[in-house]
Amino acid sequence: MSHPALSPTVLARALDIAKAAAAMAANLIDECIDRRVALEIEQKSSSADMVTQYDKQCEELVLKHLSTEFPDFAVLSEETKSDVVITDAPTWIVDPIDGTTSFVHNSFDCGVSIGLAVNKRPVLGVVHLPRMKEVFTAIEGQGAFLNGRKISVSSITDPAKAIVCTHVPYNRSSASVAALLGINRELMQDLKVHAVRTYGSAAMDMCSVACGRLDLYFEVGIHAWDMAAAAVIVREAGGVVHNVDDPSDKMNLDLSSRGMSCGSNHEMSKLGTMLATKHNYRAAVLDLPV
Ligand code: LIP
Repeated sequence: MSHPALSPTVLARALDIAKAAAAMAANLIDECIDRRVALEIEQKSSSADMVTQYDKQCEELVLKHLSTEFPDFAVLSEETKSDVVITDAPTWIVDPIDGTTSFVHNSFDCGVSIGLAVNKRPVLGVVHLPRMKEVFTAIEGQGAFLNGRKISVSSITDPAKAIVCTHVPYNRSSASVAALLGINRELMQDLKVHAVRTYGSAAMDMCSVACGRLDLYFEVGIHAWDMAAAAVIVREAGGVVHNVDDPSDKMNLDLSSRGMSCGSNHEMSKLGTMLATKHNYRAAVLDLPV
């Protein structure tokens, strides 16, 4: 049975609380990078898939603040609550440091992502990028903002006039690497895009689509916590976000599908789907049978 929508008053309060929680973690990220603190690095799925003590400390800060203010909301979070199944109930979906690899290397492309989903649909998002001094926010139906100023996607529909963002997966199998190389080659040689960009944070790249810095970003291998908050921000900025292998006009996004394609418009996001399908991207990165 679906959950009733949250009132505008509750959503407004939830946004304030999420912004405050994200700021606490963002301040810690800033301090760690400024001071070049010693990191205790653990490996997860591969040598490139890392977690530090600060991912956990940031998560603790965020979850404590969210649960104090909204004790009845469920929580899915990357480091300590990653096995929570998303239900129709209001659910915080948190990545305390999105772009951990970049964080480990003191790079700018990392930040805090806090989304709120109801009936499995993201309705509120905050993405705080401390090294960029940028805070992206959105509530469904109320627009998307960067540092409080309204933002919108680009008007690019022609791939030859687009900047497209792809990512380097944690899975470095021959099939996974071949899929990414094939996609990037087609973007460069056949579609002749203006540029291909690769950074380290899905949330940052989706927000870059939202403010018109990128025209298409698609990835397989990411999780709900990488994309939930930014999905609302992209949609409220006039862009589209959907499952990476669904070219239909339904624009469905299954947060548990391990991938998505987002663009300034459906022409661009469908290009991500075409490339992903043609190069067997999803099966290659997720080690699925062909
Ligand atoms: C990261 C994503 C990024 C992806 C990385 C990793 P994390 O999230 O933001 O898009 O390419 O493999 O999944 O692990 O830093 O929270």
